Amino acid sequence: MQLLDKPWQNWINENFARGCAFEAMLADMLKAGISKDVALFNLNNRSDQALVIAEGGSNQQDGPYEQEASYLFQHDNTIVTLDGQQIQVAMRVTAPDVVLLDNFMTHEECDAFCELSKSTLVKSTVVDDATGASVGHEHRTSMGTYFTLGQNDLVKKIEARIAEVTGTPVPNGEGIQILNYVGGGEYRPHFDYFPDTIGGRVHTAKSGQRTITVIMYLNEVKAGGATVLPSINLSVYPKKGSALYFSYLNSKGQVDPSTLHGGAPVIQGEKWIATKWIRERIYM
Ligand SMILES: O=C(O)CCC(=O)C(=O)O
Repeated sequence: MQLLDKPWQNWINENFARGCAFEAMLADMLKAGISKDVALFNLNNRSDQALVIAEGGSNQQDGPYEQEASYLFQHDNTIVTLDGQQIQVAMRVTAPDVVLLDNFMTHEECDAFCELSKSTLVKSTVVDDATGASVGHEHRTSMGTYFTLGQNDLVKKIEARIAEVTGTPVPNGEGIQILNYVGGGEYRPHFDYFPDTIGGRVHTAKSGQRTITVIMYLNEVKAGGATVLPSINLSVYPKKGSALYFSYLNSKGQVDPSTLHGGAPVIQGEKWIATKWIRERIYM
């Protein structure tokens, strides 16, 4: 992948240092005629390396990402799961592979997740590219907590539902993560797949790359708080019980940079979500 010339690298470093939003810089670079893949690669492989971009950067890979048929596209309008949940396909995008699912969880299940999490919330972290350690970062200002696999009946039920809908084995899933954003809380755009760095490889060594993200909305936010995918100008506003699915690893081992996504600042009210990340192999 092409590294941009020095003036562009300086422009990227200076704008990051000034606190410019990732998506605004990406938009400026696209306007200047730089291709999306090259822009994302350079934004995530900055020459000064002063800042960690959350949850991964772009992977060094040959050629553009080759989109493959989505497992979820086999369904038409409704998916009825084994536990009887009638899930509606509300929106699909083909590239990247993104599907919005309504009625993924009942309101009672959403409320129960929030209630069970309230007492164990701690400040959210990101993965340090250099070491793989979990570190706090100004780009991620939510509070969060994790459930272990199969921790209780509710977790078991939702894990089974996620596995059925995504066509993946339950043990490949990382523990469900609950996130709570209040007053201005956000998660700036990032990738969920791990970068091809020392820190990233610490995470992929055992269970492989992340392949799929499922973000489940546990409440409605008064203002702000959309999940944004800036590469395709998509904003998904939280609707209690709905879920956003996207996949980003193909059979050639390429990862899809157009799944860059983030949680926009919560302007009014608060936001609760549950996130599931799925791996290539059993999660250890
Ligand atoms: O808050 C959101 O809507 C996005 C969360 C997110 O990006 C993540 O959990 O990876």
